[in-house]
Amino acid sequence: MAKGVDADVFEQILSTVQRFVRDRLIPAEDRVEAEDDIPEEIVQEMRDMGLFGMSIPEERGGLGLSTLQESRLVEALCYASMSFRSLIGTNVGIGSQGIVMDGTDAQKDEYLPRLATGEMIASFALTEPDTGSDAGSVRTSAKRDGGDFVINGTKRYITNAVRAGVFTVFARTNPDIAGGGGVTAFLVPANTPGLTVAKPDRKLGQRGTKTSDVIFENVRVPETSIIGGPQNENKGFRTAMKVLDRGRVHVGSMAVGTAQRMLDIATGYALERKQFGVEIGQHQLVQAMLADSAAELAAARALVRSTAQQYDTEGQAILNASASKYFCSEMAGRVADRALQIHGGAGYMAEYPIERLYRDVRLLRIYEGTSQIQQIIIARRLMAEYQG
Ligand code: COS
Repeated sequence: MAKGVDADVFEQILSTVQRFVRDRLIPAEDRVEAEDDIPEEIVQEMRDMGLFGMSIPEERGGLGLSTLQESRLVEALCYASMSFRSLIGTNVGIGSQGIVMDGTDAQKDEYLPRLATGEMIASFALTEPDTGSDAGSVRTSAKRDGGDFVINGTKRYITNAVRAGVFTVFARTNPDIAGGGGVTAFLVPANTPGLTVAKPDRKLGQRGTKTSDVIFENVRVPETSIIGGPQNENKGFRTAMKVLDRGRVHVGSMAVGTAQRMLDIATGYALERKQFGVEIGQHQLVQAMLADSAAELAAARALVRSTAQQYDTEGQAILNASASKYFCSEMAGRVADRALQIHGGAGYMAEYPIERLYRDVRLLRIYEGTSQIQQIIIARRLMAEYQG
């Protein structure tokens, strides 16, 4: 299905990103940590490289990468702090893909070219104070009023909300249906009256990323703002699930990129630090930690890439997308833990990058579906497939 760009073009893009990571992003990590923001010149460089549009089709101004190409590029990008990826992440993934997958031509024309250049940021507003893993239990309401809908409710932990020009908002249009069947996806411009973005949350890690509450008070939108048009009323949950499904391959790829960085740092440290008269890498228990990390990382990379390829050929990969997200994010957690352990006391100190990476990776096991939700999806698919 998704062909992507020619292999030689992709290799050029990949090596440009690898250079950018090495020369620009890694040296800026401490600044991002200190300022809790991405420097404007780096944002502009990411725009110039087309990174905001990596998954948006070429005919709408994006790079038009295949899922496999996106996976490899995201892995390369996440060799640097994942905070840089977060800036483009919603335009590449959850913020744009609902429009790419289910939007009308008019919606694609209106939003995708601006999302591809990074001129506009898109956010995905599904989670609420009482709606997390049980995504179908959305309480934000959208009541029909003639040809319009009036939205009321609060969304929580919305990535890039403070930067967003448009939100994909999931709201209950049919209060008589309790689950996902009564939920509709709307495209809501950030400047619509009644929409307020709260101040950014304080978090454990990934400084420089921005999440906030988004509050809707009598926000009026036309029925044409439903993703896919008015005939998609009450069909938003499926859009959310499809978007998250693809997003899980993206998160798995992030985990692989950041785990590679942590393993490289740990290996370097094992060769440099001496105890008992030799480099600690000479000690077999340290070797075991490096070896386990390398083996698990290789397995995670193989899984996420084959899943991305399955996406490209079959158009979906629900079980393996969840397996990738689950395995890769848990793997990154284990690699972080071992990498910190290899550093000993130094690993707990903020001067060493592993302290920050250890905090940053924790989120991988939570967002776009917790590990426990991935386990549920995998088991359900397994049983459904068995039953035919
Ligand atoms: N692709 C297409 N359709 C899908 C789908 C997918 N990946 N997953 C589910 N659906 C469809 C189902 O086919 C079903 O359709 P019908 O009603 O027509 O049969 C519908 O969506 C409801 O599916 P299901 O019964 O599985 O829904 P549940 O309420 O049991 O919840 C989980 C499913 C738990 C998987 C869902 O709520 C979920 O993913 N939760 C995690 C949310 C999340 O990731 N949040 C992260 C924050 S946003 S960054």
